[in-house]
Amino acid sequence: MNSERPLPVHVSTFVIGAGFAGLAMAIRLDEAGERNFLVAERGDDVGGTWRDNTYPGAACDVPSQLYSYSFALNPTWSRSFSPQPEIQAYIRRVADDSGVLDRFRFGIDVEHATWDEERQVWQVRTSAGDLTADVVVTAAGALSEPKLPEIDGIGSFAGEVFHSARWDHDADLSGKRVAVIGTGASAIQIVPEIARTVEHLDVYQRTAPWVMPRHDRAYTGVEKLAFKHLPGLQRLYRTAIYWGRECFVPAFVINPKIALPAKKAAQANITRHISDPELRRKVTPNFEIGCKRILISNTWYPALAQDNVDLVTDRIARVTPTGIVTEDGTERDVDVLVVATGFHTTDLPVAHHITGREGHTLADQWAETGVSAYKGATVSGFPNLFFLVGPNTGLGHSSMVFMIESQVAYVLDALRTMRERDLVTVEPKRGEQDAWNADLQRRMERTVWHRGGCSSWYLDEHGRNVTLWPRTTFAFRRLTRVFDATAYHLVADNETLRDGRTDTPDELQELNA
Ligand code: N01
Repeated sequence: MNSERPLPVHVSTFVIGAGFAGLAMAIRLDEAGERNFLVAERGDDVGGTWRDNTYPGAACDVPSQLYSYSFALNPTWSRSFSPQPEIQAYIRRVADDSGVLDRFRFGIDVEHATWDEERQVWQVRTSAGDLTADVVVTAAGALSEPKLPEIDGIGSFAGEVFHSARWDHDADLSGKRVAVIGTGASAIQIVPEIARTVEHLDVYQRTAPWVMPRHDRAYTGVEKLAFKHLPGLQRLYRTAIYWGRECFVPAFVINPKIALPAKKAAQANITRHISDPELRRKVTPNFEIGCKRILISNTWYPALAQDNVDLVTDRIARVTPTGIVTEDGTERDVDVLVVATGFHTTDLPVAHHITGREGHTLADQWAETGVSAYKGATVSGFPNLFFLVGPNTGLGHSSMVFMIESQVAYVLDALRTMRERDLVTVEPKRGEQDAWNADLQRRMERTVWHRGGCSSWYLDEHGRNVTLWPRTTFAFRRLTRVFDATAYHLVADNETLRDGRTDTPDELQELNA
């Protein structure tokens, strides 16, 4: 698009990524009169994960009415759960209508951002040149870097092999022997679609997921007309969906037994679609519902019951140039291998590309402290750096767009505070960040994600949940509504006003008032 235009030398705010979060940040910055910003995106379009995940059957498992910006309701959703092309078209339309795309650069890799303590700016190196920024907002997303499985011999496979998030649309699967590794949210959407055309499909399952019925339907013409002409009604509908979803929170964070009706519905989903007792046994999870992400599908179990589909539960031992060998010694021939093995979620890759005030990368800091942030937004040692979809802001039950908008509001209020109080930098106090995370981890102890008897991508290698938010989304909104300057080290006019080191305590007191 406009990537050939030279980069400015300096911007007030530099945003990394043009997905749902980066776009919301840009629109809100512009509305707030903060016009001097730049959004750098490595892809060739807005949309982030919705631009990248074009696999057959890709669709959202959060209702469309809620999975959209509060400031850009869409009366034209075709269904209650939208397919990926519709979501991507929606994001594109919002971007086109926003008037902010002139400050987006596509096809640009952000190689590194380094805090320059002397000049109190970020030095940003990109594939299109260098620039400086007062503030960096990373909206790089948690589901952006595909995670490839470490399986012996996978590099030697002679056929086509690709990740679910990098679907190769030139690969013709019809009449082929295909293998899908993984049974997560992506795989359960892919398998029913491709099972129709492939000659044979082997689905390699390591852990059976809980799968509930998908209450999806097309909106009637009358409903769409009503949404178009009565926006208040659509907002009411959205609000009802929102509160309906919040009712799920206690089952995740207080007591999994509350989820018994959901568990029964998921068990009935198995018996409705699968008659073979052996297959029923294989697909029945051995952990509490909610421990891993709850999936929704009406087509997953029928697909597994198809004659040309085998569910393989023996562990994969290695991949050969022509197939997959499981630990029992069986080799199954494969022409095309699809790896639907998820994303780098707990080791946010962007952290390797950011160097803070003390000269080490965020990845190095997190390797020592564990992944953590203050309010999922800011990190001690990294002044003027803000995360959207940062640590512990993910959800298992509702729309990430709600969380994104909460975080955008927090960043905007931080910028407003900086401008109004003439602050050069803001950086969360280590003690505040530690207290925030101690509270989060204390709350985690009783959640189904910790007690449900599973391992999941929510947890890091030490078993800490660094991805999910363990409370209601309205609690998160309340806690991020205003920028709480008292939790921050504040530097004004090159004069250090840090706790215990300030030369002007009165001024500090005033700033923190
Ligand atoms: O990835 P996953 P995903 N050998 O990590 C298996 C969002 N999303 O791309 O469970 C064999 O969930 C792994 O097995 P196990 C959503 O937030 C949303 O499917 O770890 N298997 C698992 O079965 C979702 O949660 C939508 O034992 C291996 C699978 O691969 C997130 O994206 C749609 C393996 C990975 O599942 C990620 O979903 C799609 C190995 N070495 C995705 N390594 C919406 O509808 C991993 N696995 C909004």
